[in-house]
Amino acid sequence: MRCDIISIFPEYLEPLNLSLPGQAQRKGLLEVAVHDLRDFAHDRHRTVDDTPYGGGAGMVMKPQPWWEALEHVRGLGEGTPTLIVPGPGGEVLTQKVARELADEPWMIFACGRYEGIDERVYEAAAEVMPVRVISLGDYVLNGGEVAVLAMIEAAARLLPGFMGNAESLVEESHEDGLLEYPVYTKPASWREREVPPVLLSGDHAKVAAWRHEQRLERTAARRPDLLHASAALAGTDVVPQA
Ligand code: 6GU
Repeated sequence: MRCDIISIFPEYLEPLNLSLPGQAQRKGLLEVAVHDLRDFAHDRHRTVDDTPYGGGAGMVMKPQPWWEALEHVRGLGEGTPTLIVPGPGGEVLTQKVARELADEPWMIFACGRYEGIDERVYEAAAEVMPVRVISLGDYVLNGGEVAVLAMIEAAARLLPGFMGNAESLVEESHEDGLLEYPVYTKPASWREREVPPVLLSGDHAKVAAWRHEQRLERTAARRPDLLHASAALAGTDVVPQA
């Protein structure tokens, strides 16, 4: 998976060189290149923004630097990349979307700042490559960089060979639509709090049943919206009635 990221704050993307994403880059599973949008502005101040037509607060990112950056980056690889634009006005990043991103061989991430990028950049880009606007959720960040870190991490960890332990991908929150069960480690008694006895019983079937029950309870308490959509509920009658 190749990821080209265009940003006015390239340093924001440095965590991609750490930990598992860093290891994935060294293993050749993941290729990351960060490009400074200001390299594609040609005035003395390397200007990338201007005031909005129609008035209003804030600044809008100019189309020319964006288009030159996109054309430059598009020329760096073979085939057609998918353009991912992080923004609070997009579809929400879910595990399903992360799986779709993990299937993309090449993505360009366009990190906007200020009030956003001139709309004509999206239109022009859509004529030459698929474009997806993706949001982390219903709140506002200052720019796309933090979201891109989340998107690449969520996708890259699904690549075969990324995780040390591939099994840890199977029993996770959101893989089947339910939240994860609570976990415990030694000691069995800590500050007078005991690990649930079933986990010490050695009865694997009982442990599995308890964990499933915990997942249902936790999902009902914290994320009831997920229960209605959960594949893990097929054939059960625990969906609370709306
Ligand atoms: Cl992807 N970008 C920005 N700027 N704000 C957000 C977001 C993205 N997702 C949620 N809020």
